[in-house]
Amino acid sequence: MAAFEANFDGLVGPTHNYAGLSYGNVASTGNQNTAANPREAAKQGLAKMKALHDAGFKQGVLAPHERPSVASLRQIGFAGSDAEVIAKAAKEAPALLAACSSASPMWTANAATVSPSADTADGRVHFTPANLNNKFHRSIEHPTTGRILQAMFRDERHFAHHPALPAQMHFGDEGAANHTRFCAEYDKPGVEFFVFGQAAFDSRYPKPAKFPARQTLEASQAIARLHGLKPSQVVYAQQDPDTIDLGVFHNDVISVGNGNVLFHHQRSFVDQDAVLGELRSKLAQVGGEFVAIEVPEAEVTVLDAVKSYLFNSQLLSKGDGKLIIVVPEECHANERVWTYLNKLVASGGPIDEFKVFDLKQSMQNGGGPACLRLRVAMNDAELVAVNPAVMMSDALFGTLNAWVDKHYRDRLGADDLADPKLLTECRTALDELTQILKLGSVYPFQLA
Ligand code: SUG
Repeated sequence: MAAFEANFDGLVGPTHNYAGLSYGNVASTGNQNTAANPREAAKQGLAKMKALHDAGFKQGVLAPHERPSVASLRQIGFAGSDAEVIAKAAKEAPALLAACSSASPMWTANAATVSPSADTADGRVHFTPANLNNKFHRSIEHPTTGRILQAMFRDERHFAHHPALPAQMHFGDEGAANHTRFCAEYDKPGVEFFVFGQAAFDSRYPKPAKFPARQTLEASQAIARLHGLKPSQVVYAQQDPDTIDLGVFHNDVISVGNGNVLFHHQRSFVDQDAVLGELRSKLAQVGGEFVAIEVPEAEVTVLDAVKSYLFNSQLLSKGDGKLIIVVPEECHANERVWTYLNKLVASGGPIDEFKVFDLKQSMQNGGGPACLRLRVAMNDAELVAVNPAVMMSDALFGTLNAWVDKHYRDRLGADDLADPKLLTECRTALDELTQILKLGSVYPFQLA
């Protein structure tokens, strides 16, 4: 039986904008109130999906959400017709309207944590949508994310869906951005690696001083329990809290792994040597030989990593034991990072090729190639059970580009969020997208 890693990229929604919502994510706060181009953002994402599909990788699409979220605005006290709700929020609390208008579901590395069937007690692929509890604008994502994932992975014989963890800081969960799986083969048991920023119930663990640690140890442990993972196949590590204070708000800004390879910075984890040792021995127990590629601070600093998103890259397995690294153009702009990348692919190691993508629209909100994708490792039978309408193809690429051209604006600034037409535009677009991706009724709205 063949096995694959499929990547499901978030299709950028029509309200993509820069609202400075994510304290601790320096790109988000640094670009607050600059004008965004939603059409270009969506097309940059689609171009990456198509290029990786063309290169032979399994590629799917995860749909955007309805924004502004009128339901969230109603929940916090704005009342009247939908247009009145938006008008009142724009006047009385523009920051809340901006939070309820974010296209943040595009970063699907934060959509959920996924455990492949080879690791779970019941032999199904398990999904837990992330509660994204640290930021209000992201905490409203998980109910819709859960419905979309169920519409994509419907077959209960293969796929199990859990609700998000308790919506509370003790269980702050940011999904796959803090989760990596190592294995020898995608359909053989692997080692699931959970990286947390702080422990909520144990004061012995260090904490960052300035920026929030979004993921808790307790959230990671809860997911491992829910997914039925064996303790002998799980490793927990704490992200170095000093790097959180430098802008590493998720582990995928400082490390990325795939297959038996971890590509990471020298300052990624607390007790780094012990963490790497545990990964090595646990992977060996399931038949894999762990390879760590550590980037020294002397060659690429943590700040270089935050600026360039070198580690927010995708490692994609070419099937011959070699990996491609997919990086954003910002890596080209940083001389030290560019020098390092060229040296890396010429080194004779497992990463022997890179691909560069222009993802500037997403990058300006702190979302690189790895943020934009959710990985699901599957065997043949599971892949066949995925809703085929969400899988990338020449036809779907054409349809989605035309759909973006028809529905998206090419400029969105802070003032535009008050425009009630934005909601109608978004609903009309999503109504059509539901048909294209055969999602059924994942969006609660009714078109007027
Ligand atoms: O949660 N940015 C996102 C970026 C998520 C990146 N994901 C991963 N690293 N996997 C966040 O901080 C900014 C929105 C704004 O400011 O308008 C934002 O939500």
